Amino acid sequence: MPARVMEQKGASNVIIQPHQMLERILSLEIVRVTERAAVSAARLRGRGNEKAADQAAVDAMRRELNKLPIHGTVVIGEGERDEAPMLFIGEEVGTTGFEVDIAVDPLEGTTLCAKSMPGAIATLAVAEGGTLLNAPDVYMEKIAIGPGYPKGVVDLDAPAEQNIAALAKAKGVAPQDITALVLDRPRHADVIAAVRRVGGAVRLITDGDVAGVIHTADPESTGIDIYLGIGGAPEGVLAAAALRCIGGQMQCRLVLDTEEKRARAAKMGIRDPRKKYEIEDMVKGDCLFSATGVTDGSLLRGVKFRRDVIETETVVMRSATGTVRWIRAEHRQLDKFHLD
Ligand code: VTB
Repeated sequence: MPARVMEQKGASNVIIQPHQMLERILSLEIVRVTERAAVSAARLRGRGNEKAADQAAVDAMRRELNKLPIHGTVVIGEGERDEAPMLFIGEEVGTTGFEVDIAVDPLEGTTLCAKSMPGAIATLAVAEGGTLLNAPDVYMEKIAIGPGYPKGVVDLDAPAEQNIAALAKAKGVAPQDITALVLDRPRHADVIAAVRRVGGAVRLITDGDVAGVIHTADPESTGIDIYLGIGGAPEGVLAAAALRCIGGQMQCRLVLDTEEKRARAAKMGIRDPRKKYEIEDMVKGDCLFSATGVTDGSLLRGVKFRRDVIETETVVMRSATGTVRWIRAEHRQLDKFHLD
């Protein structure tokens, strides 16, 4: 790669440094990675076999990651080294090159895929080496809103009523016009009741809170203003990477409610178990994020298998520029998917 690449932009020359060039190339290359994982998982939609669908996505994602010109380290993966044979935390992927941290969820919403329900995605984030939060696979409290609001308008530690009221005021609407997205779990009974008490609406999802958080970035089209509740920490870091690209606010806290979890977190470098994380604490530098639909969802269409063509839909984002690309692909060379 040349030391510098000159690009015409309007009348002036813009110099693109080699690492930026790589990042630009990678931002399209990672689309392939989530596409392949999504297609492999999609073959197993509706079979009631979460493990098999997840494994297929993992295999495909790992195969593609290992073709990338990077020296990648999985920091959010399928589990700790002893419990996950592939894409375990600490696994190194890629041929060689730029040092990057990688967060993967090859099949976010395994149950959705196994039951062929809306909203399963294959997703991945890539960031400069050492910049992604190394989070253990524990629960995480989360709150997220889209871009355009003053910093701190909502707060993880404020009661839900107060957050809904503050958000409505900042948006210039009544609380009745605010919709919160919440995972449908008994642990959220209080939060759901609180949102409704101030007049807000709640949309419940059974799984898939990475996509759930991303919904807040575009309330006009998704109808979602705020994400509230407790989901997985790995999914939290992936969602933070997406919001780092498209804007918005997110605050999170790991739920480290046992000595064992605190010890696991400490081993991963987490000194303050009660720390309230902002997006910039979870994703400290530039990042890329990609997600491909497995089943049809309100964010992405699922994989379509036609006679000689496989169709995929992917959203890929880059924080350095805030560019969000929606890529509808028609794949004709089907052996690349390693399907039987
Ligand atoms: C969420 C959701 C995932 O796990 O993080 C959730 O995004 C949290 O865990 O799709 P529980 O299922 O225990 O509530 C998933 O539903 C599955 O990984």
